Amino acid sequence: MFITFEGPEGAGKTTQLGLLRDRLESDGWNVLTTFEPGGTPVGDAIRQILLASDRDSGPVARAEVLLFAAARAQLVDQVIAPALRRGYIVLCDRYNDSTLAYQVGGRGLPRDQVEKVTRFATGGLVPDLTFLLDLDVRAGLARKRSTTVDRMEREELSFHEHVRAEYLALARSEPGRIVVLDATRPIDELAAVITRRVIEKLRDAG
Ligand code: Z5A
Repeated sequence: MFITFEGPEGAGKTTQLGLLRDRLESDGWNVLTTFEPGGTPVGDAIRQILLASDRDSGPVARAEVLLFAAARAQLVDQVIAPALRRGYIVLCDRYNDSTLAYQVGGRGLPRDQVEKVTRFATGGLVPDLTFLLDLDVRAGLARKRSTTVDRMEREELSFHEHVRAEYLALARSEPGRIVVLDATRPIDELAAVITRRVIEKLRDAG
C-alpha cells in the first residue's frame, strides 16, 4: 500500500508520517518511509538545486517541474516500486499532488502539461491514500520560520495561498483518495484519525 502526506510547509506531515510508521511497525507491518524531493543520491542532489539556490539564480518554473519530476522518477524506480513489490507499506512525505499544488497552483504552469510530466515520471503510480494536512498559510509559515528558510518558503504569501487553494481543489476532485485534515488539531488527535483511516484501508484491501 502506498500512502502520501501532503500540505503546506509546517503542516505536520513529517510528524504524522513518523507517528504512523511507529504505529504500523508496532502492529507488525513492514514500513518504508521516504520523502520528496530526495530519498535517492540523484534526488538528494536535485533537492540541493531546487531548495538551496536563491530566486534569481535558481531554476525557472519549467525547469523546476522537470527537476521535481526527475527526482520522483528516481525515487519511484529505485525505492517506492521495489518496496511495494516486496509487500511494504510505503509512506512518502510529498508526491505528485505537491507538483500540482506548487507548480500549477503556485507558479501558474498549465495543468495538462504538468500532469503529463508527472505521469511520465511515475509511470502512472498513484497513491492508494493521501492525507492532506490543511493549514492557514500564515500559521504554517510561522511554524517553520524559526528554522532555515528555503527558496520556496521565501515566495510571496499569495503564492502560498494559491498552493493551498489548489490542494483543496485536488481534494474535492479526488475525495476517495485524498483525506483532508484540519492541521491545527492536536498532534495526537490527528494521529488517531490517520491511523484509523489506514487500518480501515488495510482491512478493505484484505
Ligand atoms: N515542492 C514543490 O514545489 N513541488 C514538488 O513537486 C515537491 C515539493 C515534491 C520541500 O520542502 C519544498 O519543495 C516544499 C514544497 C516544494 N516547499 N516549501 N516551502 P521540505 O521537504 O524541506 O519541507 P516541507 O515539506 O515544506 O515542510 P516540513 O518542514 O517537512 O514541514 P511538515 O513536515 O509539514 O511539518 P513538521 O516538520 O511535521 O512540523 C513542523 C512544526 O510544527 C514542528 O515544530 C512540529 O512540532 C509542529 N507541529 C506539527 N504538527 C503540529 C500540530 N498539529 N499542532 C501544532 N504544532 C505542530
